Amino acid sequence: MALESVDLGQVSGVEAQAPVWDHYLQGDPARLNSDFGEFLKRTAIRLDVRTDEQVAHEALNHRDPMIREQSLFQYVDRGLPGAVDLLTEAVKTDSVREVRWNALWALEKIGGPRALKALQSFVNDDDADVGEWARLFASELTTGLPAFDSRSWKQDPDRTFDETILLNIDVDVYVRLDDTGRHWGKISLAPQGLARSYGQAHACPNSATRDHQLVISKNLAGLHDDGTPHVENFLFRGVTNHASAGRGSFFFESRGLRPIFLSGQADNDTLGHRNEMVSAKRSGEWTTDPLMEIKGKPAIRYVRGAVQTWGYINFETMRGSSLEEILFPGNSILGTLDTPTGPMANAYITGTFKGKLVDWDGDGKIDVNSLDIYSTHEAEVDTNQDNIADEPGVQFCTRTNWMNS
Ligand SMILES: [Ca+2]
Ligand SMILES: [Ca+2]
Repeated sequence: MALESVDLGQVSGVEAQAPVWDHYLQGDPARLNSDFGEFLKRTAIRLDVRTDEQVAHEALNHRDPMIREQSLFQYVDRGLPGAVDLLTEAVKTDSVREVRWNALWALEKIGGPRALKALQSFVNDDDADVGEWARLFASELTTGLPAFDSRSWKQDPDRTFDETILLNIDVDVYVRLDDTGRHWGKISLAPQGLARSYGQAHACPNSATRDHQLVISKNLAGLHDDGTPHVENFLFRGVTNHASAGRGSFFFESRGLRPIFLSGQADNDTLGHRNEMVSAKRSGEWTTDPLMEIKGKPAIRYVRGAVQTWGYINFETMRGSSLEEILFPGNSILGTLDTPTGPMANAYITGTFKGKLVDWDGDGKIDVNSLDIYSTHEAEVDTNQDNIADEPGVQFCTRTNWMNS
């Protein structure tokens, strides 16, 4: 399961594979053919060099649920035959609910009548959230809009955020392999793989401000020796369009001071760091539930959208490593192009996210804001969750004291 030790001599003919534009009758190529990720997808070499048989086997049998999920998404990404059957088997048999609902998402990505039928077969699953995801994805495939069940819910009005929505994020990471600009490698990261290496992101809306301000809070387990989570928060500001009743389409931007560790690893200051204003954008659409009212407004029950960002990957340290060896806590950091360290950014990250409210404690009631979020309203790190910052204005884990050096 080793990643490829890239021999650039072997891939130097890659430009010969670049496709000819053959869809011009569909319209203006400036509109249809300007997605940077799509360009990279056509020519990037796959850095996961497992055989197709290995991928299929590990999708159902690997001991680590993150690798099972990675393998399911890898199987779909390769366009291998029988993907609907493999995903269906995973939803039926896997013991981890995240693997099950992300396998349902992969079915939606495949689309078509067979995937739809498979999704519909899980609508009444014993795990109500697996069932609701199946219902939601099936509804999106047929109408473009989500559908929800009618479970009861609970919400704690005294917590910092009115809602805490875990985001399942699926990205492709395109790594620039040399300075020629001709050679790129592709790593597909399923939601748990991204959460393991980069952290788990949560959208944290407050009813009063959500149309123009949103905190995205990320925490990463397994990085700190003392067991505390590594925390990075992002304060997004933007615009929400309410032209469709019950939905909000949005475009938000974020810019915050954070350290770029030259090691390529979060909180690893062995090679030093540069403090930069790192930017990010997010756009998509959320759907409210009129039966779930929080502080005078219907709650956001579901959000989906797309992300594009840049990162810095210390690729030299990864060659010949396995997926498990690469996807360790902290082994990926965001970068930003328009700063002095911009030229170091060597990984284009593009993907989609989906998050809905979930019953996390299994009492049959949806938990609207039960997840631990270490952030103030203004995205400052807040270890004890009392909405008072550990350090005013600081949005990134303070343990390296990066902001003072
Ligand atoms: Ca619950
Ligand atoms: Ca505090």
